[in-house]
Amino acid sequence: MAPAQTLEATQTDVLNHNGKGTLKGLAGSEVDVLENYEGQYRFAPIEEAQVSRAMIKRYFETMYERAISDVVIVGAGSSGLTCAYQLASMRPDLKITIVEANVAPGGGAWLGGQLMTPMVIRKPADRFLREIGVPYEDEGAYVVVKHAALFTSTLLSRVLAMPNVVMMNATAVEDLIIHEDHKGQQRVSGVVTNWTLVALNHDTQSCMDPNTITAPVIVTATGHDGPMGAFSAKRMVSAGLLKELGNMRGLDMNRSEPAIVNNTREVAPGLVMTGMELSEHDGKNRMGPTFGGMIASGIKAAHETLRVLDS
Ligand code: AHZ
Repeated sequence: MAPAQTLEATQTDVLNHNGKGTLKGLAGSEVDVLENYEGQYRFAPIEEAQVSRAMIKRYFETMYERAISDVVIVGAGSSGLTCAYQLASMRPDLKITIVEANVAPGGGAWLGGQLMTPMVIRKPADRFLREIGVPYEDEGAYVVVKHAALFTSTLLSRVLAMPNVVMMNATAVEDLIIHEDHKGQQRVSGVVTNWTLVALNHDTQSCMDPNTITAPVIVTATGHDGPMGAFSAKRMVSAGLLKELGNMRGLDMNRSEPAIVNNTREVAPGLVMTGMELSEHDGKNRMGPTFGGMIASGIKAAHETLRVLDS
């Protein structure tokens, strides 16, 4: 029999080779656990309140701690997640907070195109696949990942495993915080958030005020126009930071991908824009179902973010 362990010893596998183990229960009593798939599986006992508190404590500690972040990334599609990975790899000291409106992060990168699963990535952005460990077929000028979900789930798991990254999904950015700096210049200094289910119900309920996260740099990666897409670009217009939207142009893969990557930049003081949101901001073509541009734009956004932080 394995030696008795306390419930706090979560990293230690208490099971012996027969699948049996003993833990110290809540009141100090010894409890047996058993991994057995012939009808005798026995879990360590738990109280419902422990489950609630395990979640609440961590979630609200995270909210408390990340109310002041170093970088907020708005949108966890392919460009936002790539930016998070690159930034967190280069600067493990930064508090990087991803805010994603959907319950399921990943944006448009769960499928290739037209509900088909293979994902095309043009070279040289394939380097990133090798870096995160995603296999692919090499077709010469481009590579194909057998399922877009393999790319997205791998990237997501790599990002979330990084200790300095947190993600608040099911949370929408409803507005930007815009401060005036000492020179009288408007500077994006944070985001206004609400749980998405609340944000979607503003029209049906009376006044449900939001919350805020401040950060010296906000990376906006909210995609092209849609129910919530191009959020910051649109808000920049109504807030007077941008005269008018460029509006996304028709599909042209060869023009679009380099245009998005090369124009990934700080579009307003404190606000770095990446991915397809730039097509709406600048009036660039769309690329449709080829993802090298999103990867390279996310990487460039990470470098831009560091430049802004260090300036
Ligand atoms: O849920 C959105 C998605 O996951 C999220 N998002 C949008 N508005 C938000 C808000 N607060 C929080 N106000 C928000 N999250 O942003 C993510 C955008 O992901 P995406 O995959 O749509 O954008 P991307 O720019 O990373 O990748 C776009 C890939 C392309 S190209 C293309 C075309 O050319 O037609 N279509 C797509 C989907």
